[in-house]
Amino acid sequence: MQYRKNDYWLPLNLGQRLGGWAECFGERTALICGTDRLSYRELNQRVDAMAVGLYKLGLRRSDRVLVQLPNSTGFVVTIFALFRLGVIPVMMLMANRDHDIDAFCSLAEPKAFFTTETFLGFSYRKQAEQAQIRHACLKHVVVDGTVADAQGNFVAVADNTLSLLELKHEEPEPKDTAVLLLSGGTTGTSKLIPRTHADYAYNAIASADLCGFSQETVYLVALAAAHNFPLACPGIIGTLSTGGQVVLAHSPAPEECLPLIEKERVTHTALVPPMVNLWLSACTWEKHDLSSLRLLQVGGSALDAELAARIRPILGCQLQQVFGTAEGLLCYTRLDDPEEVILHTQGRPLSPDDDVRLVDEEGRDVPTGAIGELWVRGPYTIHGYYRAEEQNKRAFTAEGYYRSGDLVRRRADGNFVVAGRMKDVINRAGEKIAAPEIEAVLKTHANIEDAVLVPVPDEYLGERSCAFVIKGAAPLDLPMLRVFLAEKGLARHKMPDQLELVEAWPLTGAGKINKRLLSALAAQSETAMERVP
Ligand code: OOB
Repeated sequence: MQYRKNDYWLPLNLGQRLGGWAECFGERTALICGTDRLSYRELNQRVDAMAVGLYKLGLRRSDRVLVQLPNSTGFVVTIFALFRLGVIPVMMLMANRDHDIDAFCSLAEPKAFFTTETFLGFSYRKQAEQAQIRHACLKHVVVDGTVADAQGNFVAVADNTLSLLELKHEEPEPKDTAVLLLSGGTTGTSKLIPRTHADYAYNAIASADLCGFSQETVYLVALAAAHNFPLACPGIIGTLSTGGQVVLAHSPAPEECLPLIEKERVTHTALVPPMVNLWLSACTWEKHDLSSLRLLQVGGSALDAELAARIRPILGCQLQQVFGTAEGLLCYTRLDDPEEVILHTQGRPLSPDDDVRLVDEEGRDVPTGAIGELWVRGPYTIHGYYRAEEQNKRAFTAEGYYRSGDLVRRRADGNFVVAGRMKDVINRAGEKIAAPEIEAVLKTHANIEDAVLVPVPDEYLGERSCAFVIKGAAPLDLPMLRVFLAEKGLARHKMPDQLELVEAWPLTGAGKINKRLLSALAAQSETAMERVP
């Protein structure tokens, strides 16, 4: 235990830490993906060879790169190779398209784009090639597992001829930025979240402790690995820090994950609430041996207490609620909490040093039991978004608190209950969509005079998005709108699920568009809608 405690604060970057774990756990299995099975030693070697190749390609400490890879061996090897060099990955989602790519390129000036040939029928290589034409900063496109093509552009980078140490590269410091996570955002422009080697290691290792991870842990990565939750809460990094096994699934679909749990004897995994619903339904008509499963972590959006109560009877494992943010703060219910706490609260902060305030509109602390906006500063919470001075003035207080935009109540026992939010975000199956960003794109349509995007409660997604539009003279329907937005390069999950045409806006007393009323109207509407798969 003391070792683990000290481990948080070792002066090491995440690449060096993997080296240490490989020394401790050598021949034990680290990673399982499809037919790949890598020991800690093999994983470490693959990471080193890739780091050497990337160094020879010209990538150096504090360079930025885009990473858009599905859950795969290549994902894990790539990010650790980048950590080892101090090259900073922007952790993209597979759903991101040109609109986001352009924003990340302008903001972070990445030198390389790491991606895969195709995934779910979409050519990611082509998307990256196109991005390279638009952005001169993108010197290299690296396609996972691909050898050099005629132009020598797509390169197989692994180089086994020497070790990284022999190159005498500049080691990243623990205080350096390790990753740029995507922010759900609340504004019209994308924001990136800089997490350091030290804070991210703490995030993962302290979480692994709290969740009881050990060498016996078999962690299934069901959610997209680029998300903070499966990456570091405790996720991939936390599992590797304890000598456990990481099993990668391509998607959280129960058809893939339930057989994998049975086959690999998975002990721990993490889901968003809509997926819990699907897993529980799947279990009623498909029988799998899930007896190895000990803990299901659920977070990212509100978990209905009735759904929560069905988890243990159907899956036979313990539930842990996780109220997390990519900006830092993580709240967990504890393994030994009473059932009532686990079913009805989102737990309490990971670190004793998390300084959480719940405040009213004037920034005054609210009493226990009252709802306030959650503000936080602490050992692993960021002090500002990446290159976003103006936005940081609004998102952080002068004393360095991050204003989360979440409305939260603290119970007398110290546990938090998420009661709603103030931010202009749609939480679509755990993916955050900043309404102003989509509204700005909608307003560029020649036949749209004005537009707003609102959340609508949804049986499958938790929330779906509905675009309310005041249109011009020409006809407009949802399929037409989707074609337009796809041409604009909007990410798939950001496409509106529903479209409502209106003549004028309902206003609040303060003269603002009444989004709450629009949400209620959208929920009652008979308009046919089609959820983007
Ligand atoms: C996780 O991180 P993000 O950055 O995608 O989203 C954070 C936001 C929170 O501010 C809150 O609005 C919402 O997602 N949220 C929840 C929740 N967990 C997150 N709302 C209600 N109940 C919950 N349990 O979503 C994230 C990061 C790490 C671990 C887990 C989730």
